[in-house]
Amino acid sequence: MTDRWRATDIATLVFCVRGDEVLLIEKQRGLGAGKVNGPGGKLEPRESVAQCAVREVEEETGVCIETLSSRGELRFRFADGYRLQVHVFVATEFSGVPRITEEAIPFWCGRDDIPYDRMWADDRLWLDAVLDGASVDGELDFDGDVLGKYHLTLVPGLTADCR
Ligand code: 6U4
Repeated sequence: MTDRWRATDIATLVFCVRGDEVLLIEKQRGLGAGKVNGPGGKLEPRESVAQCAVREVEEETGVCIETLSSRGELRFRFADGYRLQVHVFVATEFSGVPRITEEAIPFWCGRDDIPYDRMWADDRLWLDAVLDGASVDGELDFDGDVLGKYHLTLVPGLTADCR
C-alpha cells in the first residue's frame, strides 16, 4: 500500500525521551507553525530519513542525536492534494541542552502534561502508544488542520534501531 502512495514531500518527526519527559517544540514556521510538536522536517536531496531526523533535531533544538529508533510512518493527505509522508522516530540517546532557534522553541514536557490541544489532532491518537514503545502506521486525511477520515495501526513493541 505504501509503495503506491505518492508523497509530495517526505518528512521526519522525532521524540527525544528523557525519563518521564519528552522534548517538544513550539514550531515557529513551516507546516504547523504555532502548534506544539516534536522536532522534524522535510527530507533534503540525497539524505536518508535517519540523516534528516538527526539534522532537523539539531537545527530546531540544538540537541545532537546519537541513536534513533524507527517507530513507523504516517501518510497525510490534505484536501488541496498535498501529500506528506512522515517517518516517526524516538531517541533516548542524545547530548546537548535544547536552545531556542529561529525555527522552534523547545521545552521538556512531562508525559502526563503533553498539550494535545495545542498539537495536530492526530497526535492524541498515537503519541502515547509510541512513547510507550509501539510503532504506528497510518493514513490520515486533513482539511487544513481539521482531521477527517483516518486509519491507524499501532503495533506494541515493534521498533527498529537505525543509527
Ligand atoms: P521549512 O519550510 O524548511 O521550515 P521543514 O522544517 O523542512 O520546513 P516542515 O516543518 O514543514 O519542514 O515539516 C513538516 C513537519 O510537520 C514534520 O515534522 C511533520 C509535521 N507534521 C505535519 N503534519 C502533521 C500531523 N498531522 N501530525 C504530526 N506532525 C505533522 O504529528
